[in-house]
Amino acid sequence: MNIDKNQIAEHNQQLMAAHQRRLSQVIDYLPNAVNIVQKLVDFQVAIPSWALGTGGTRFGRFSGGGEPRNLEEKIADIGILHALNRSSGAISLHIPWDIPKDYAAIRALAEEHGLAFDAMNSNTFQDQPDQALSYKFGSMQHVDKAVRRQAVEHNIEVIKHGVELGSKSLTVWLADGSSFPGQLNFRKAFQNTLESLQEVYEALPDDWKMFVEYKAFEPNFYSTTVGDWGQSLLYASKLGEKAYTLVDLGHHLPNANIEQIVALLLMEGKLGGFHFNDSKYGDDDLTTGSIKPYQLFLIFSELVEGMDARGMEHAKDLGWMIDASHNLKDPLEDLLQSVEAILIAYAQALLVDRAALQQAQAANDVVRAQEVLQEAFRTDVRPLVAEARLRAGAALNPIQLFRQQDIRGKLIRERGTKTVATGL
Ligand code: PSV
Ligand code: MN
Repeated sequence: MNIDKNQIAEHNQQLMAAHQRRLSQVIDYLPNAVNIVQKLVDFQVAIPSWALGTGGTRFGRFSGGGEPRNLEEKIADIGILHALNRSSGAISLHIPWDIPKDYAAIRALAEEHGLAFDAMNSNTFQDQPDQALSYKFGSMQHVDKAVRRQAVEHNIEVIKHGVELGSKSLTVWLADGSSFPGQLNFRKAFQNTLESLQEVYEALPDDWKMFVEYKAFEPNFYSTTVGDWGQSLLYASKLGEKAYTLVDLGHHLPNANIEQIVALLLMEGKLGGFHFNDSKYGDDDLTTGSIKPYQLFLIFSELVEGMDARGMEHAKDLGWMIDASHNLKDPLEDLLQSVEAILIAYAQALLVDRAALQQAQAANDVVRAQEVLQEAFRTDVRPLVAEARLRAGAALNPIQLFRQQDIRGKLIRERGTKTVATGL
């Protein structure tokens, strides 16, 4: 199912007059705002291959129909998103949920849709049917060397798949940890994990990065072996210059100051990638920006400031990905909403008057500092984000077009109502 360029052009034509009115209001008020549009055009957010189906909870899963049945259909779904917003130009694969069978064909299909291969993700948090040893008590931390070896080999295999596809990074998220006091020797668990990660690191091509993702809880609830940014940074520092910390917004203890974490990781040159989502309680995996949009803005504000301080390229030097789950909404609509929220926060962060903020900080003018940040946060940047889409050849209102074209209905007719995508 492809979206025709004419459908986009026609849709944009219908909305053009209203769009131009709204855009000129922003530009009247902020004449320099138009300078950020190209940055918004360049910014791409990868879509994970496991987020295209209906997400479940441990209590149930309510499929919406038309879910992609294989990797080819997942690529087609991301192709639809990218055609609609031109900001979702990459796919992140989870192995073994999405093992590519024919590399050349998969590469060609992705290219047809204008998609690159973002980070590869390994999976040692589930047992596979043909697997010799169980990960019930962990993978890279395991007391049994043979289990650790199996986890290392899996990661090396994931790198090999990625090399064939043109990916440049590996994300390792470990469910390792313990659920009861006394279950683990923390020091030994750390050392086993480090040793295993070192073996994987050895197999990493020179131009690749390794992202060590941390998470404070779940599925283990007493301790996690890569539990927070400090532990991740410890592993990444010991591993070497190709290893970085990956921040998933849902992986912190409640009320953690994620923007400060981001600022310090960037300062150390050790922030590698991002998983976007939103949450109220735990790793809720809700639509980005749906619960705490101000926090998202503050994080982006630190990202922009910290990346600029190091002369980094916003669009390319960090891995940007959505990592969410969709229990209630159509996954494609939900992803469109997340990408929009990310671009809005990024645009607002670009509008922060950095000189004024620095002055306020130097003068301990707390009120002024807040005013500067909130001035940017309260600016309605949606016309700028829409203008970026227009310039990139995307739809002014992606969700409206998705619905007008009855894309979900077409996918259901093509694939059926009872299809189930691989993933969680
Ligand atoms: C774990 O909660 C996580 O955030 C990791 O990134 C996984 O790879 C992903 O979710 C999908 O399960
Ligand atoms: Mn994640």
